[in-house]
Amino acid sequence: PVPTPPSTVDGFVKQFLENLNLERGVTLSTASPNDRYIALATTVRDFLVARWLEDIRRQKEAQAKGVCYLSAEYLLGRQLDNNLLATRLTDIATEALAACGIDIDELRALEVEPGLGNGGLGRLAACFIDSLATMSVPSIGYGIRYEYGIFRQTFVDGQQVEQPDAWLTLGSPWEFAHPEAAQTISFGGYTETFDEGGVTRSRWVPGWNVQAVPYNYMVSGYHNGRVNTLRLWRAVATDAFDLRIFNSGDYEKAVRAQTYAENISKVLYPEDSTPQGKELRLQQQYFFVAASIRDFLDHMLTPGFDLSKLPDRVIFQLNDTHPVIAVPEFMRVLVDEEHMEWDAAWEITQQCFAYTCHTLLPEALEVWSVELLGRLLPRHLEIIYRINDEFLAAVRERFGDDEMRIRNMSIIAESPERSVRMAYLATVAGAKVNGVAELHSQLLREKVLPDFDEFYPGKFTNVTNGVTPRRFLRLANPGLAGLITDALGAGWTVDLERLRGLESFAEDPEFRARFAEVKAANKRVLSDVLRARDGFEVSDGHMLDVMVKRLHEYKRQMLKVLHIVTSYERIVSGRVRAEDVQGRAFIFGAKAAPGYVMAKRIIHLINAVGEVVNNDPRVEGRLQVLFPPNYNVTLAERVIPAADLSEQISLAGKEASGTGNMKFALNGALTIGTDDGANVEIRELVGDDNFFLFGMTEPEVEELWTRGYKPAEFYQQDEDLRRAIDLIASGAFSNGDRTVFEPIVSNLLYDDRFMVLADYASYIRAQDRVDAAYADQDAWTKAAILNIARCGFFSSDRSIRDYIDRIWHTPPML
Ligand code: 26W
Repeated sequence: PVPTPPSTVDGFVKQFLENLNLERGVTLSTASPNDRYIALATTVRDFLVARWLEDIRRQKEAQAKGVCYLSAEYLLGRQLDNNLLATRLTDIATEALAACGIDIDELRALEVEPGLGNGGLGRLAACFIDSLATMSVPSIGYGIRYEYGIFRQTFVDGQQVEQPDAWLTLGSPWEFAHPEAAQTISFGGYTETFDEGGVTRSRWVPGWNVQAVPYNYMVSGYHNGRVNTLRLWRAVATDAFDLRIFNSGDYEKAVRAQTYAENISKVLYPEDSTPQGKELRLQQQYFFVAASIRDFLDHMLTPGFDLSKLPDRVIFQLNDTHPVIAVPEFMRVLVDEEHMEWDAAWEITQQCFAYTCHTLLPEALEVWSVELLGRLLPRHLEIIYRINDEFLAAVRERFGDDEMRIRNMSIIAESPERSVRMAYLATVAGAKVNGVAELHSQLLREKVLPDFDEFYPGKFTNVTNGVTPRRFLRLANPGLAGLITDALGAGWTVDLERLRGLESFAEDPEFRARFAEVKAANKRVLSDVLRARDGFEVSDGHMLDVMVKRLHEYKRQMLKVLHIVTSYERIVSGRVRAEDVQGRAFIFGAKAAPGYVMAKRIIHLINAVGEVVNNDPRVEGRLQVLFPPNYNVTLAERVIPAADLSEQISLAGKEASGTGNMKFALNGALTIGTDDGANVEIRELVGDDNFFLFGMTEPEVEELWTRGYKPAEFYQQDEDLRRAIDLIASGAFSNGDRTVFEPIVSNLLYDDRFMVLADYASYIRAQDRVDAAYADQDAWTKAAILNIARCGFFSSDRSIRDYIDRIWHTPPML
């Protein structure tokens, strides 16, 4: 058995000092801060290893059904605190380091978070593996170990500039590399037919290959002694590949080839919601799913396993379309390598995959051109064609030769270019297809894939997203967590519905006072962080009005800007006296995809408005616009617990779910939001009185499009709106230069795809209601507590339970 270090302060000190010596080759007095951090992390890691190895053994031995979560992104956030919490080592580690003369907080601050994801989808994957471990579900997460994660955002003259995220430079104490367990992943080449016992079969003759090296991460369950695995793949050039070219005498070419291979896991695509269609991206996708499938078959099954029993052993959950190339790869392995009959293989495949869709934007639905797919993965293209032929034959059988329907349902699109619709492939192959909130799942069935819903009754289902209460309540908000534990006991961390018990405490003035004190303390913490990080001064007593999420037009940061400009304009035009204005700090956090020009312009505008509003003496400091750069998980953990107001203002029918909305509500912020995504469910649970609803509903949006939407009419008819837009157009935020933000203004007036102007008046009225409500602090606090009490549903533990009940059917391994 692997020894577990003793859980005592002395034991921890001993192990820590040993790690300084043996892992870092330094002494306590010569150690750099990074040495100390790594030794600390390694010491915590040491406590997890024995459990981990035991769990791996048990999972294999039990041969129970397990989940392989396939995701191109995991937005993990910092690891140290989460692992300290899971292992109950926080106090011991703090004392042990203090005994060595070290302030643990200083080491905490050194950790560079692994930002291996863009936004909601990647963070959801991170919450899910936390819940899977905490709920003892046999499972493994598979993904890519990007050398560079999501870019680091800086502002130069108010405009976004991206810096590479070299998160591995100082070493990565949480991972175990296994170069000896590398696998070979092939690409390119051609297919050929051959005769096998009188049957003509096809096989793949690849053109080149790379090595996939696994890096294992421990995923610790909360207080249950469980440790699951996250396995991320790194691309390394193969010897053979190098050597062949090297022997030809072309040294430069050999090195270039190496670079080419290693590019595959070099960088996370920072695109969110608009697929780039880049070859390297398809290489990444195939690279990690091919390695993962092989890994599962080789290591999780007993020798001689009857592959027809695979559906009893595994479900591959496809996190959006990014890993969907796993479907033809699985078929290729079964048919070409394991010599299974096509029909039997397809039967199995359809039970071993399930697909989660995370979007409604048509432009975000991934397609790969047949030309590219055929060049990179020729055998997979053949397999996709055959899947499609048989699928369309079945459609014909059912609906007759309805060519329109056939064309609409085909996995292969014919225009504008022949291409493979990955969402359709996933839907045809998956045992289940789910959306990520009730409204989203409904729209998916009714608007995006209605023919498929008709053809496959019972295939579509919903699993509303959730967030882990360990990271986003217990760790991020220790003050509130302590208050809740005092009131309800500690069980809520793994049974979030227990928060219901807070309802009665909402009536208790003393509890409300304590809650208000926690919120105020969290604001002071945030204020200190922003001062140290960005030199901002957050005014005392201001309402913290927060909008943090990726910058996208559909999320409508522009609507928030128009509200700020209106509030400002009302003061400077003398229509409202500054002293009568409720003090507000508007906090933004948002990265724009580097190639998304309009999103970058909006970032520029937010910073420009902030520059003017924050420095205009007429405002008397009542309005503050703060836009800390590089919003990430670490900053989220500070911002969310301090927020009063959560902005969830997407155009109805566009935000699949949202998960930030849940984090805010669970930390006692009130939501101002549209009837979109999971906002719908939040409002149903917390009640209309505790939620500021505004804007059109999805059917109303549809109706306005059909009637013909003319944004300029809204501009003409609303004086506040006209004044706000005119002020932006006048150059008031660009030193008189009218050209800088002209593209934003004309887009709003003449295009406005996301109907910002149509919802403006309703939004401003809702904001006026917010101001009125905030004036009664005690009533506000009560509503905040009720939000927390009623949002236990949004634990990712509940999401995982729903996946188990509706899709996976994998009992926990107790
Ligand atoms: C390659 C282009 C691309 C990249 C990322 C297309 C689409 C995506 C993701 C689907 C974008 C994403 O992160 N979607 C978000 O997923 C969250 C988790 O389910 C939801 O809460 C958000 O509403 C959804 O926007």
